[in-house]
Amino acid sequence: MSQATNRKMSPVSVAQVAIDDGFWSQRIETNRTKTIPHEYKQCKETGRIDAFDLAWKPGDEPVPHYFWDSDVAKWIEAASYSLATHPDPELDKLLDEVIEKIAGAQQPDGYLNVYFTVVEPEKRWKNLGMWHELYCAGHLMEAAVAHYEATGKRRLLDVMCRYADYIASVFGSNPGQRYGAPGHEEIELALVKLYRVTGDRKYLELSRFFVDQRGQNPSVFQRELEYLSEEDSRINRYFFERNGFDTSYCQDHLPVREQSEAVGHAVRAAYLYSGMADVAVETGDEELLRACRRLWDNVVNKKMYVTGGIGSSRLNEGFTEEYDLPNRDAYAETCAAIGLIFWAQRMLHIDADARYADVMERALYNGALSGVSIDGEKFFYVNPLASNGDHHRQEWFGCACCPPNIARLIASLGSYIYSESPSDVYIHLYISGQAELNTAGTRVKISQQSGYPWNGDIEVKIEPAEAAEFGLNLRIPGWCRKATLAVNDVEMDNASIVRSGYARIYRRWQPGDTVRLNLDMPVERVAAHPNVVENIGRVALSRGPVIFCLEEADNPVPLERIVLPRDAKLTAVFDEELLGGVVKIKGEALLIDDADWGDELYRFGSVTMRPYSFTAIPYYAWDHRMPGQMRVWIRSL
Ligand code: FUB
Ligand code: ZN
Repeated sequence: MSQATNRKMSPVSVAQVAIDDGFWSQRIETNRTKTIPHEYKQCKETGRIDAFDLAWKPGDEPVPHYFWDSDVAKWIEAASYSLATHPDPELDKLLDEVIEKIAGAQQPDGYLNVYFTVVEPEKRWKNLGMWHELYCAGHLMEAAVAHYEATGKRRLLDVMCRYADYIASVFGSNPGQRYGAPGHEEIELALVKLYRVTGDRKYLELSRFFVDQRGQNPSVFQRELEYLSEEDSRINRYFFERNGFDTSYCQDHLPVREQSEAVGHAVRAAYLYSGMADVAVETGDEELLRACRRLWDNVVNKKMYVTGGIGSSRLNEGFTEEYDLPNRDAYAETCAAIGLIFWAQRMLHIDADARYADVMERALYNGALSGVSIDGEKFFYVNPLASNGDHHRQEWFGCACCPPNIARLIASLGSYIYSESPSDVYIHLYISGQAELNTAGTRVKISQQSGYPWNGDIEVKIEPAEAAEFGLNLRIPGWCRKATLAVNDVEMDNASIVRSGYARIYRRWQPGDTVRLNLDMPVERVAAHPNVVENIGRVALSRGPVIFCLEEADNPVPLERIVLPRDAKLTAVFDEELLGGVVKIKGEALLIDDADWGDELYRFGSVTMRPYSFTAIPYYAWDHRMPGQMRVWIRSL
């Protein structure tokens, strides 16, 4: 095992945390009992799993797709995290079977990709820009690490180390090796995981190589075009030749160290930035880290939805200009919000600054969680912030990246709640349950109890194996304007202990010490920067980490005609019966009326309004009832 040297704190494993939470336990159980089996069934029925038997012959339908492997890999990763906290002999056996198939598909030289083994073997490594071999390899590496950590079984890990060794022999700057980078980033962060679990520095070096191949002049993707046929490069040309030759679609417009603006495909970008942060922290590369911080600021200050969704355009599944955040046409792919969570967690570990955790939490409770239905069997790929009733979750997609991505996120939720360092423990997310952490040379059990995200009263119990001195850091969320904190009923002076968004209580902790944190959680109106033209004159409603929306099911009127006065009283009410139990927001608004209009299209004066009582529900829970309109941003006076 390698030791990261430059992080202020380290993540904890899924197995260290037992979640027992009013909000999340049910979602995790649904993920385990519904989503993971459902996704297995889809992978099986669509041929993705049996494709690893390499039995496909020309003429057979369906033809494996060149990133099918990644869907199965993400499913393995999700199932492995689930096993880590919930032993399940049947799932364990199923994983072994799928892994055997994958192992059987490995070629004598270590190569492993279904499509380029059976469908177009002559095209191996020919189109890195678009054909996703390195992306699939990355997902299989992540799966291998997760499976090994959950079960101790090395089968997939050994297979993937062999594959990684082979990749490391092909790509690199030594004589006889070739240049190249993945058009779709992913392997960068995966190689760092492989390095951390094996201690083999070659994987870290390979990750750094791929990170630095980006933004060369000429571009590695331009050089590929010299030998690709017209047919094989059609998709490359579509994305790269829109505006002269431009590979910003895959963040290849500049060397990564010089980048300051998030561009191109959002999932690619988020995975790249995560990989950059990993390489930076493992190699002490400050220049790379500075680029990560600049890119972070650009994304969260200029290009992120209030839901934590990123990548506003469907044309490139990605970023456009700053402040271009349309609501109904938002793309905001589920995978992109998840990628933002991955990146946020990495930045958080490096800088120990709660602003990263704020974004992580925002995306988690909103733009990522919306990606899966409450019953766990339907998924959003695209997460708009307004709908006229024509956008619904689906059971699966031809391009099925999002469903297994949300499954692996939910199954690994425990690893996002806490972090540890030799002198401190951190609580980033308020999710009830227990954790076994290590700090100050001792084991520390932490138990949290709260009704989060619906209320902000949190109790934390500390049980070190023996009394020990360390810092307990509690995140004071950016959304909270008033927090009170007490240790063993003695109130603390927050002003003197809060740094970078964490209240640090450093003391000699005794078994049974109890911390109470109260986060004031009123309903808030959120405004967008005036450059976000669609949201001028509108507000969104939030409470705690949750963003709300209006749905037609509660408000059977044209939602665009609801106008919220500045002084309207807004009340939060918990409704146990609604959508699995949610807080809803009720308030008195106005409704632009048309009762006094005849046939005329225009008339002098202004419109009339009448009082209207509205109800808003959490955004993540929309589209579970009758199809209808939805709006996050509400007109306001
Ligand atoms: O290309 C693989 C995945 O499919 C991407 O991450 C998604 O955006 C979708 O295009
Ligand atoms: Zn996706």
